Amino acid sequence: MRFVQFADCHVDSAAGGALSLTNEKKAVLREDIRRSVASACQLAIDTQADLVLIPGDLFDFESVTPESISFIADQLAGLAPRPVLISPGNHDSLRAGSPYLPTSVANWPQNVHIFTSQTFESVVLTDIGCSVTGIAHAHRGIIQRMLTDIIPRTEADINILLFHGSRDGFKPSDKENVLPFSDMELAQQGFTYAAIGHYHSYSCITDSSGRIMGAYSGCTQGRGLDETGEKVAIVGAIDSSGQVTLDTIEVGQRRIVDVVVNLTGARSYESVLEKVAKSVESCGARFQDIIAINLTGTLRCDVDIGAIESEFSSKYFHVRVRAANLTTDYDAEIALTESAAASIRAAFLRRMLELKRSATSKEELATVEDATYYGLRALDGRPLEPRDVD
Ligand SMILES: [Mn+2]
Repeated sequence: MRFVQFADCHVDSAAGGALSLTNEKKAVLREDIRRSVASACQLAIDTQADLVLIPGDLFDFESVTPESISFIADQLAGLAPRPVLISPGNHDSLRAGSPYLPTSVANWPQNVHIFTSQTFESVVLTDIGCSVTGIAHAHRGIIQRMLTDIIPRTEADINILLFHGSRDGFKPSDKENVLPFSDMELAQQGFTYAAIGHYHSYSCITDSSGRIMGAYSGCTQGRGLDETGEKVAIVGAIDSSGQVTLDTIEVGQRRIVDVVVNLTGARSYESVLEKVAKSVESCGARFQDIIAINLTGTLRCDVDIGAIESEFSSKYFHVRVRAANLTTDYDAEIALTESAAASIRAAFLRRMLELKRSATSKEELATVEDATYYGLRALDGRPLEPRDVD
């Protein structure tokens, strides 16, 4: 039995906050998300999958348009006659007005089954000897541990568990803890395979003997700084002995590529540019990708890095430079020598040096360094860019 699993598409979600995208680029990224859904569906056709599993967050309830729901429904209809099973997540949960509800005007095709109960229920697919046990989040999501007790199921040759939940010990700090479970709790359920949504990176869960118990496919299209790299759908196979093998195929239309550049040692804008160019060239990003350049290390504050973005912007869909992790070093002693002729500058620096020497705490020292940085920039008539905020 072969299946395709994808989730966390978040159709019509607000894209790319921290990437500083223009509205035009945000619209392109929203279209990318829809195309990733189409690619995942096409994958099920190309691989002749018997079954499609969607463990939640297919769209964002608050912002999804009726037109996008029609688009999704059409894509899923194109998969017929193969069954498509959806376990709603916390972002596409069954709230009043949900397009998943039978009362909705949304026209879900016959081959689609949406789990609507807040307790686990089984659907049996006799043609492929498979039962799928799923659950739906309602409102903001189920927070109880639903896997501590044995989940009742209709037994078949292959038993699949489908849900949107948080694996203990792997939850990113900014994600909601919905339907939490441990590997041990999952193992004791004895399902052949668990298709899980919620986390946005691919990861496979194995038991103590190395057997695959379940997996997150991750999201289908990266939208922010925390969704970097290839975004995939899973093509899985389950043999007659219940052995599971997984393959991942990229369905994201555009990657977000993280590029970390340590600027320590660069003494001029030219040497900064050289370091950045070297890292960018080796990061493997393609023309259609977004690169997030993360500057680290320590750099003299009189090296202006404001033009880095524009140096690379024509080579990629979008370039974002962050200096939040860069320490801007200001050597007051050297600057004082350099500014001996400029009396206000020299007086300011002398005073700042005094304050620096008499600082009694780390916080005080940081404040003096900030004041020196801003003061010097102001005296030099340069823009007052925040030095340590993103
Ligand atoms: Mn989620």
